[in-house]
Amino acid sequence: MPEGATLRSTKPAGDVTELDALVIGAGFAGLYQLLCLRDRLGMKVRVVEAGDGVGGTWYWNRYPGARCDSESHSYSYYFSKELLEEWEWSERYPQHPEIVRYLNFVADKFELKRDIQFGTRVTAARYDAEANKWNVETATGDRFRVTYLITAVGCLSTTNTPKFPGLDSFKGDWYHTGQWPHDGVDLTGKRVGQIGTGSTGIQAAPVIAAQAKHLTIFQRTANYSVPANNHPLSAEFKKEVRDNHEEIRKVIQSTPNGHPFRISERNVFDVGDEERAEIYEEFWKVGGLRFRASFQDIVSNKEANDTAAEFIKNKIRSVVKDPKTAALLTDIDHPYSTKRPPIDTGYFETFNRDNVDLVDVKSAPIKAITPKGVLLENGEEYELDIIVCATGFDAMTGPLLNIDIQGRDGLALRDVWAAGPQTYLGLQVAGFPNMFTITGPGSPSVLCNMPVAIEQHVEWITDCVSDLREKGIATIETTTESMEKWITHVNEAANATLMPFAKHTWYFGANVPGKPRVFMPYAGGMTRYRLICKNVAENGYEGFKLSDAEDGSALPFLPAGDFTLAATVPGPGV
Ligand code: NA7
Repeated sequence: MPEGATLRSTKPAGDVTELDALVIGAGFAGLYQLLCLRDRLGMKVRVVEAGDGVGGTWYWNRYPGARCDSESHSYSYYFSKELLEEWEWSERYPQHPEIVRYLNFVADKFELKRDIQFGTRVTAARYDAEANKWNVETATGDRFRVTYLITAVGCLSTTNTPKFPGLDSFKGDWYHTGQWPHDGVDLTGKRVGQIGTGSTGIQAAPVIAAQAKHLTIFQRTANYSVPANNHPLSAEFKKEVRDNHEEIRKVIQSTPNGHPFRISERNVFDVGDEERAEIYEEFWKVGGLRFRASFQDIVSNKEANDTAAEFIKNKIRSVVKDPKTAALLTDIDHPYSTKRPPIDTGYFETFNRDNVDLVDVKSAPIKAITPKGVLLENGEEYELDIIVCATGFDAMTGPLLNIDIQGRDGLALRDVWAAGPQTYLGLQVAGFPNMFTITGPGSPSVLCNMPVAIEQHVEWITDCVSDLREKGIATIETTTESMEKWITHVNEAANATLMPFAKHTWYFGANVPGKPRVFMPYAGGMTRYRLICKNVAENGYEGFKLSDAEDGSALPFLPAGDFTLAATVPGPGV
């Protein structure tokens, strides 16, 4: 079945659809959650999705050069042996169209589309305590009444376009990379300005430069990047993957970031300068996020990190011919990997092209967008035909807070999270019974290879719902104390890394003016997190209040444990 809508609202406004569960979003998370609840638990479920096809974040995020930074053979579901055997990736890092094809393949194989309502944006969800139901509304007037509300809204799906004065006055066209037109943009012969040099900008720039007449890259914060060393997968590699699915699954489910490689146990200063340089060189050639796995203390020891940072800066200097441009590109204000570490295909080489310029908007910020182009505070104006905002996302909380979610007694999620997101395990919020947030703030999410984090969350939620239904337990709801304990641990985990050195990152919400500065993802590592969640469930859902069982038996509330890095076993995070 081709990508596209299959189920749309046909109900007259006012009718209410009763379901066991409603899932918001048809990306990696929503698809698998639908499959688990519908086919494993036999529940009546619907997915509601704003886009006209499956993909979630990948449905919208289709800018030039859009590619995943996780290796394709690990950027996959691992729950189905058959699916693993039937699907074959073509490149080391999958490009946007291939990922969308994969998700359509999955949706078709498991006949998921018949229970997905496309082109429908959820606007509100309100808990009715008396009925123990969630009432959900959409922008197109649909109404649902459901027992379980599961958000699968993605972490990077709400775009962030800075409020540049005058943007509307621009005579040319402007686009955000995360809302790229589905039929593409012809950049031929155009003067393009790209704002932003995060992972997206670094991927897009070489592709835009190859098409456009001229590309001006506006850089506020210089960034590290490691060559992706992307390539088509050989027949041998594909066979190796096919023959070793079980082994690969074990690796991705037991590494802190869910990637298909182990982090070295060696520390940076365990070896001498010469040997260290050779090791960096070797990992540089391998490329991608594997570079970070060369030593285990790169992300936790500043002096160790400095050696990696200097190695990368020297690489940039050796590539970029113009010394002024090289100086701007290497004037990096944070340790390596404390912002999301980009990987690239020819990013720094792009600055050697005659049609590419780098403009420093740190010393002279963007003052306004004029009818002609971009105006800086120092009075310089750049005339452009197209502006590309590679300016990132209102990450992690944005997609949830865009929905008017109200729990018990009209408690608004927006109020509970006014000073930053609060969750227990990134899975639940106190006051919002039977609502689960897949890859919510406080879970490893963006610090992990996403499908790995998603599978763990979906399976935990499915097992939990199955337990509740088996025992006739009407509600599960965490408490404020459980959230406080968990957030203390989330902060402890972040502080054990160097990430707090880079306070201006989207991990802290710092890219969106006015957003509370709180470190949002869990940096204690996926392995540790998986074990914590497993123990919580096995110990009778510690930290969650369960309503009495159907047979009247009272279920005691078991308080959440005191989580600490020392008390939770597996090794280094991030
Ligand atoms: P990021 O990593 O948030 O990058 C956004 C970029 O846009 C970054 O370089 C920002 O500079 C820049 N930016 C944002 N606002 C402005 C203004 N007002 N002026 C100049 N420059 C600005 O988003 P990406 O889309 O690249 O990556 C997000 C994730 O998607 C990525 O990590 C992958 O997981 C997939 P700053 O650094 O804030 O100075």
